[in-house]
Amino acid sequence: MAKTTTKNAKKPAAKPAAKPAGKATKPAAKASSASAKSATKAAAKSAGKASLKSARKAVAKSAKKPALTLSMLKPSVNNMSVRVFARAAGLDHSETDVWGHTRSPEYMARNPAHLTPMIEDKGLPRGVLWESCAIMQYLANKHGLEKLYPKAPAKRAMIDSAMFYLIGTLYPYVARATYPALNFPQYAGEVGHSDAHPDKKAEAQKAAIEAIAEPLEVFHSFFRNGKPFIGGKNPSIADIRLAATLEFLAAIDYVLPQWAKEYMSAIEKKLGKAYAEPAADVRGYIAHVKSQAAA
Ligand SMILES: N[C@@H](CCC(=O)N[C@@H](CS)C(=O)NCC(=O)O)C(=O)O
Repeated sequence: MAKTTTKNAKKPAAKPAAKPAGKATKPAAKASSASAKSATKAAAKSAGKASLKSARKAVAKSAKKPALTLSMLKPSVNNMSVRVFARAAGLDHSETDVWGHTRSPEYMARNPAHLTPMIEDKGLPRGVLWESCAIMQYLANKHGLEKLYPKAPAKRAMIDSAMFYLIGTLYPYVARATYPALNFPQYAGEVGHSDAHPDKKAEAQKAAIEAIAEPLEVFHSFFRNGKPFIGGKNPSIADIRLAATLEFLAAIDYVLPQWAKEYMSAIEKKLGKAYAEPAADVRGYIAHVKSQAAA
């Protein structure tokens, strides 16, 4: 697994597209070192043998800097999805914690939606990309990660369907159910965001909690359909997205069905540290808000 460098945005990185926010601590992944070799050769050919040494040095230096940077918030499961994915895929990348900076003029200039996760990657038409599922799809396409995102159209369609269903149906219920406990602001137009009486807010939260069971069962019976994961024998990007989402339910002590508990353990077992490391940030935040609520 390629190492991940995490740094805090002391001030919102002003021009991170031109200057990667973090430093790689491990040489770039295989594909990168392969292209580094040919770049060295090309540089040496055009510059002559005398400058081979300096060409090597220059390429080695640039190969150490991951071209991929991820702006993220540690307590978020939307972010956790991409953080798990990048680690599971072994992508050389750096992370910048942008807590408190997403609405800064600098961040908004790059990302008018002020959202995380957001990646910056060479070749993106606007230099940046947000939306967790789109990021995983793009990076899986770019790096040919077929194990995480199958190429066959019919298989891929099922992964896409599961992710759209999650973002469009399950996640809004999870957000309405858990955001009050997580101290996250709710979306405009929702009861939880309004001046409604606390009883009304509690009623809306209860309704959302009750609504979770149905889509959850759909993931189990329809998308998994007897297989260990939505992706089959191995977790796909849809599985990463689903398991991360379910992490938030601990904030309200939601009792998951047995299959979901086993499913989450199976993903963590398969992905190991790639899952456990970002999950620890989410779990740590949940433990923190719970301890505050209990105090
Ligand atoms: N559907 C999006 C949701 C992204 C999202 O809501 N991000 C939140 C954190 S959970 C955020 O960055 N909020 C900061 C802000 O709005 O300023 C995804 O899956 O990436």
